[in-house]
Amino acid sequence: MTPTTLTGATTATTATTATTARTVTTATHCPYCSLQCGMRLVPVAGGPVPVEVSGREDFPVNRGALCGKGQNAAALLAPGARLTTPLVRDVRRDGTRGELRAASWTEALDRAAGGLAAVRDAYGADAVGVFGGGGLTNEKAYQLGKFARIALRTATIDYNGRFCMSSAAAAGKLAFGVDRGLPFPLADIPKTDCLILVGANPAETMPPALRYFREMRENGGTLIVVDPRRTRTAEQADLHLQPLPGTDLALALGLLHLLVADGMVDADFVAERTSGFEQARAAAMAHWPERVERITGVPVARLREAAHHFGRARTGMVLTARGPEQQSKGTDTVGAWINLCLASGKAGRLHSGYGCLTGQGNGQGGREHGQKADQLPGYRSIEDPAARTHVAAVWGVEPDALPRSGRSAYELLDSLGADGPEGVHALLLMGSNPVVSAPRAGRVVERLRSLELLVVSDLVLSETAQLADVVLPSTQWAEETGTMTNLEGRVLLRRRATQAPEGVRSDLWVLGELAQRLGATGRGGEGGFDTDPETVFAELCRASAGGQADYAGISYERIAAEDGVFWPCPAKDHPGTPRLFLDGFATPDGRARFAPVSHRPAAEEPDAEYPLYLTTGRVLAQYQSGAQTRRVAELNAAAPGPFVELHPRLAARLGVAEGDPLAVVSRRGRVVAPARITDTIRPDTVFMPFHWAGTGRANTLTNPALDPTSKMPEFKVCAVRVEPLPSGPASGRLSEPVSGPASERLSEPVSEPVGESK
Ligand SMILES: Nc1nc2c(c(=O)[nH]1)N[C@H]1C(S)=C(S)[C@@H](COP(=O)(O)OP(=O)(O)OC[C@H]3O[C@@H](n4cnc5c(=O)[nH]c(N)nc54)[C@H](O)[C@@H]3O)O[C@H]1N2
Ligand SMILES: Nc1nc2c(c(=O)[nH]1)N[C@H]1C(S)=C(S)[C@@H](COP(=O)(O)OP(=O)(O)OC[C@H]3O[C@@H](n4cnc5c(=O)[nH]c(N)nc54)[C@H](O)[C@@H]3O)O[C@H]1N2
Ligand code: SF4
Ligand SMILES: [Mo]
Repeated sequence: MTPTTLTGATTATTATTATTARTVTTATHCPYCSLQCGMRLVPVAGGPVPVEVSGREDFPVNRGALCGKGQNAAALLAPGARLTTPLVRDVRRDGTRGELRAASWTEALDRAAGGLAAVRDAYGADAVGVFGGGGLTNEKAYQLGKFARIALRTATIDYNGRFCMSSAAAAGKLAFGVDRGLPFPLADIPKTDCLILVGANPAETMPPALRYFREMRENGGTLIVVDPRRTRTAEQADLHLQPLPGTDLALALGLLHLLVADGMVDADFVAERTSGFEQARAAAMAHWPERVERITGVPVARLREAAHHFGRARTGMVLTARGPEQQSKGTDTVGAWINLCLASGKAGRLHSGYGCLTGQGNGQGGREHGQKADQLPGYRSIEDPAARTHVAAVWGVEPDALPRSGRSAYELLDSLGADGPEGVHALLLMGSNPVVSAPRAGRVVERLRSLELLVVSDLVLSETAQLADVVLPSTQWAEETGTMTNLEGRVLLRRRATQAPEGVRSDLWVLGELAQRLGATGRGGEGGFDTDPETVFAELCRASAGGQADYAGISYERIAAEDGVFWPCPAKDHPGTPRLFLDGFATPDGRARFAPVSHRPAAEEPDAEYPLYLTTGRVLAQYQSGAQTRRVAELNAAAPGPFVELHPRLAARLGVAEGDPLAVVSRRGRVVAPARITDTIRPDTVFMPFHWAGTGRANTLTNPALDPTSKMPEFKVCAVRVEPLPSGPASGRLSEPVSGPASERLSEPVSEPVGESK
């Protein structure tokens, strides 16, 4: 779209909707990951989907590029692909649950609100739980948190971001005083001299971002990748360190040891801008290179090479993603990587610093506005009296009426249906599919089944929605307006581009209707809940004012005019903050804090019975629990089912050939999936993607051991054994058939058919 085609804005939400003689074009963003690639939508009349998608060259993050998920995003707008009517499950005369059946909105909302109120009256407010998602817009996340606190008056709310970046968030807050995934724009990456990418596979998880790493190397910078697998990302690196899963903490301590031993500490920076170095140094000195080689499997020469590249570079960055974070020591592990940045003076300076590559579309904004158990809008603590007073005033309630902190995501799911005061007996779930994505998912399914009432709002009949008593079909992405905060802390506007099918309603409307039925009385629309996104955003901005994630100066108009505004932005005339910490860190004394951390093993290490490590993650063509992408034909063809990646040496030892069905067994369960043999993985480790339900569900196996600070489950490490199964009819037991052409496709790189495009 060229600026000359811009029409005058009639409303802020259509500010960059361009009208030409034949078409209306809407500038918006992708429904999936945290890159929030800029997209252009053009309506198509009479086609299978209502809009055509293309990348926006004028949006700085992706400059026109989209991955296959983004290119095919419109498929789920088709009525056949998604829910278009509320569903309700009747209770049979004998007390058992019947089938889900179509219902009117009035019946579904009455049933949901009536059930929530009944559980509250019978067991107390905290027995009603709320579970949100990092894919929800800021407006929805804010409203969900407010709904829990003032309509349900429950402390029991958390969300799937706890499974995502909570360890990095905790470590960032401890070190820098504030948690914003990236403290600089992605555009700074090509200007740094050395970048360490720890447990991140952007070649599959954020393909358009690869360009930044490529440009950095073209400018003479060094890329170091730390991953137990030689991923497509690792293949682009100057140096690939391939540690055992769960040993990143020792690795980072070993690198710090070498910085100290080889005289690469920036003593001036440490003295002027940090605190706590001595303790961190002492811990690192106990991790000498040979010891670290024994723990991690990374040869000393490689460690030294990495330490020297990073230590001697003028500027440098460390970026982590889920690899080091999804561990029962994720917070300490990220702290150790931050220590490395601080000791070498690579933080709080231009083109240097630590960052976390947040994952979900609104992974950043979703963690700022109150759907987290311990949080109020603006990244405020729910235990802070001043924060409670401020937010209660915006909501029109007394501070004492606000509940206190609740429990974390897995703890919440684990307590569903439990006897005693801890028990949660009704759950409202919006924007997550824990039946597939939660650790030890078999237990989570059993807990969900024990609820008296499960209400799920979703676009599709996800595996979790299939267990619900009430299913509420939600509008999505191109059918509604709202803001998202991308991984850079840039607040963006997703604009409505097409009409939702009859029978579908927005989550904001649903929350308003439920609040009214529950007799909520707060400030705002009816019962205190507005349903217009721009009005909710303005309220969110007021609620966030003075908090760390301060949005007070942001408006739809500004976002549209500036193509995004970086928080904090405390006033209308404030330019926003693309780069944090250049003048000081957000701690009380302005100094960054070293983390006093030491290595410890994973919660579960291999033994004679379970001799292998299992690690889990993603493939390019599927997104998360797969609820959305498994319904898109092109993506499903590219990545049709689960698989077990294993090294040729391990395969030979087990007598396994490519495509053979394997059982993978952990202390929590057993799954079946075909073998994919590759020398890109360590021989002592197997890998499974987690995008599928049924007998190939990786989370049947995973260990819900939680990080003590962030409460992040250990998705990235557990102990398993692998057993070959007789091939032939046995593979028919797989949930997603992988015979014939599909299994041939499985042996090819999943990413080829839907790779990065322009
Ligand atoms: N295609 C696709 N893209 C996505 C998503 C998706 O589901 N599909 N999800 C989005 C979301 S929410 C997120 S959070 C991001 C996640 O993005 P990433 O973090 O890049 O994705 P993962 O595949 O979970 O993990 C990254 C890498 O960690 C490695 N790893 C495993 N164990 C360890 C370990 O112990 N240490 C280290 N250093 N590395 C380890 C894995 O081998 C893997 O290559 O992706 C986002 N983008
Ligand atoms: N083994 C293993 N497990 C993992 C991970 C791993 O690496 N390994 N990664 C973890 C991570 S990082 C994450 S983020 C989680 C994600 O796992 P989930 O929380 O299950 O995420 P999604 O699959 O994105 O589920 C989102 C659901 O909400 C629906 N939805 C999308 N947008 C909206 C909306 O606006 N409104 C409503 N009402 N519904 C909506 C979608 O259709 C979908 O059903 O998985 C975690 N689980
Ligand atoms: S990388 Fe792909 S999924 Fe992520 S925002 Fe861009 S197009 Fe969407
Ligand atoms: Mo995530």
